[in-house]
Amino acid sequence: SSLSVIGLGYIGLPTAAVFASRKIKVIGVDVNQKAVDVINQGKIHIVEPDLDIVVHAAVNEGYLKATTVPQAADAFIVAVPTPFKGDNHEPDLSYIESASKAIAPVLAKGNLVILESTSPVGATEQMAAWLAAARPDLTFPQTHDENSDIRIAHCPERVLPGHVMRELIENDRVIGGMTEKCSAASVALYKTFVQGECVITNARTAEMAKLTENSFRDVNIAFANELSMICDKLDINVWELIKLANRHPRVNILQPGPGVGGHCIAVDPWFIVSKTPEQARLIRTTREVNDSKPLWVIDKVKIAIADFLQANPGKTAKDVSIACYGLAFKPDIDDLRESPSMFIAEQIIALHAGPVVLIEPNIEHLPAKLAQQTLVSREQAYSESDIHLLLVDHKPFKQQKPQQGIIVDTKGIWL
Ligand code: SAJ
Repeated sequence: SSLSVIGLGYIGLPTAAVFASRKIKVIGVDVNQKAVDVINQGKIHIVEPDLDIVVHAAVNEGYLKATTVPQAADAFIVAVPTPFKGDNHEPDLSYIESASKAIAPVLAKGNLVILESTSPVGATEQMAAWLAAARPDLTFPQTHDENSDIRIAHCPERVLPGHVMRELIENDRVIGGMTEKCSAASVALYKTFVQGECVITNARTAEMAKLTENSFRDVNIAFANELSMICDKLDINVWELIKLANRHPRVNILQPGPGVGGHCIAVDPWFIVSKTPEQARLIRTTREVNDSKPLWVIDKVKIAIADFLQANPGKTAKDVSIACYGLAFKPDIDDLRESPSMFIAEQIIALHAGPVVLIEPNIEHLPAKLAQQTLVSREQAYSESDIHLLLVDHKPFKQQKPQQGIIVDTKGIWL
């Protein structure tokens, strides 16, 4: 059997590579010619531990091939982005629409099409409608029509960046077929490598399950973030407070931080809000609380600058040096995209008259938009900076804390 994976990004490429490692012929399709070329050389264009080895082997052994033009296959997995439309929080399904239009011409009776992209409820039915419109000669699953030519399902990915290769294999998988036969066909496909359980439901529930998991985490982080702002007002150490409360057998509070980043948790809850704005009140407020946290941190830095100037008469803001520790969106990774720490560092650079240095042990070069800034070592920043702003609890930062200067610690590791 053969498989085609549409979209070779953070989810599509690992998925394609793992199938290929099980000796299934995989054709990876991406609109990005550069990515296609890199993959065909057995290399990768994204960062994920152990992915390079698997891709290299799969390409070398001839099981994985990338192209920009879809070809016929027995099954198709669609793993394209589902971003927001412009500046509002409405889901943009245009990548799913173009993927549907791209594979429709090569679809044949008996094919299975799986949507893996995180999607608002109803997106799988919409994908089926786009495919059906492009291929009036084939039949598609309407509810309970078990005998359609094409099988369609939603099987969301749930892997944690940084642990993708392990979680792809070990995690349970939600399988949301549009009909029972669609689910059965999808289970058979994933069972080639998934060691976790493949749990069957319908497409809408599968869509909502994925959004629910990330919203659950968002709500719980917002609770921690709100507590951190309350405790600051009340002069209570929030990390000590959470440790104490978590000793209760039924309490398990997450950790406050500079905000919520990444490509999923800060996005997916809005897909629920956009479908049911009247009902999704807590989920919307959660997003607002977590999005407000970076601004709160920036205010804390402004207060620290004022404190420093008061303690050092004769100095002006120009004389105050600030070090920002950590730019990634979470600890011990090098992913700077959608990172609240990056946002905070950029704002401080823009607002502050004095020198700002950046410390990020997981990268060698700063991204283009920070190209004018300097990346320095932790040791140098510890000894030279007046204000130390801890943004990510990377391992090296935990080893030792700065011995002088004012500390603004968003992760509670230097208190
Ligand atoms: N964060 C906190 N406090 C915490 C935990 C996390 O502030 O106690 C912050 C992190 O620093 C980060 C953000 O939340 O900025 C998200 O980090 P994360 O580790 O919670 O999640 P992601 O975005 O890396 O991956 C999530 C995972 N979802 C869940 O754990 C429910 C992953 O399993 C999903 O596959 C992934 O989203 C996705 O692709 O949807």
